[in-house]
Amino acid sequence: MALRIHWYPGHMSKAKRIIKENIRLVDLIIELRDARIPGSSINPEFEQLCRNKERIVLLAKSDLADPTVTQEWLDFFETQKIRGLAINCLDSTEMNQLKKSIIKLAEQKQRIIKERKGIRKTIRAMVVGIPNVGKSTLINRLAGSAKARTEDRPGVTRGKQWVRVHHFIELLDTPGLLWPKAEDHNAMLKLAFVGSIRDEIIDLVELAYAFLDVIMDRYPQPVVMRYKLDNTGGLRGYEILEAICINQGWIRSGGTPDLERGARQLLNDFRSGKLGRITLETP
Ligand SMILES: Nc1nc2c(ncn2[C@@H]2O[C@H](COP(=O)(O)OP(=O)(O)OP(=O)(O)O)[C@@H](O)[C@H]2O)c(=O)[nH]1
Ligand SMILES: [Mg+2]
Repeated sequence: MALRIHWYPGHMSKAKRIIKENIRLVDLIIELRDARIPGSSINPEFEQLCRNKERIVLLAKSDLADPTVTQEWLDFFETQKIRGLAINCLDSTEMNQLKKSIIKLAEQKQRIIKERKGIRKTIRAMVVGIPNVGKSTLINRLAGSAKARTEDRPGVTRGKQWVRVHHFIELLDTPGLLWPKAEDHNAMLKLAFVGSIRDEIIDLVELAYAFLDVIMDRYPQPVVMRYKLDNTGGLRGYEILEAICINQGWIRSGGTPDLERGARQLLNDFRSGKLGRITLETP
């Protein structure tokens, strides 16, 4: 399938520059990966920029991901000696716990610096990750107020912004960063499924076909149930999207299935969790 995506919009190079320029100012990196695609939301370029820095990896939007697979990822992180945690930014109990852990870590850092340099320093952490993963939401939740702009589309944060979340902790909000090249077509598709790439630059119908191929392989049941399909065995994505449109009565005036509407609805249902908790990759 030839789904073309203009992969690297102009503001990405700015995002990269911001990360590059500020990396030396921070004591800690808080990296968000989408819990539904923990593999494809790793940015190799970013790995390069941030090596040598202490890091926490947060599996974000874990409320939308399959809890069993999330645990597999966390176990995998442990074998890799990566400090990993699954988070749901919309849950205040979880956010309070996370804040406590960050404060504890920052206190440790502060102590080490005090011993070495004799000063009590503000601890700075940079929050990074792919577009729309929830970086600004996380910062707002930790700060307890809406200091950073958030919206449910990629590319909302364009510049950098420091936000104080505790009397000696500051977080840097950064714009989402994608890979520089469409090296891995599958990863690119998954990033588009979860809404990390602007829908405006993608053929949504093609994207929905690809999504159905993946989802019918892993989690067919929620799709069958939600759109009341029968006998999907052996059907390809495009046939299923047609069946969905017909079953839901999404028909154009000429009597043909309204594939655009079907595609948009299907992807929205997935992104908002209406198809249940789904993870598209295992460690
Ligand atoms: N279900 C769910 N939604 C979340 C969570 N965290 C953030 N969101 C939603 O994800 C959307 C994007 O959040 P942002 O905080 O703007 O994402 P961002 O990473 O700052 O995005 P850019 O600035 O565009 O790179 C918003 O609609 C949030 O409400 C979460 O843990 N669970
Ligand atoms: Mg943002």
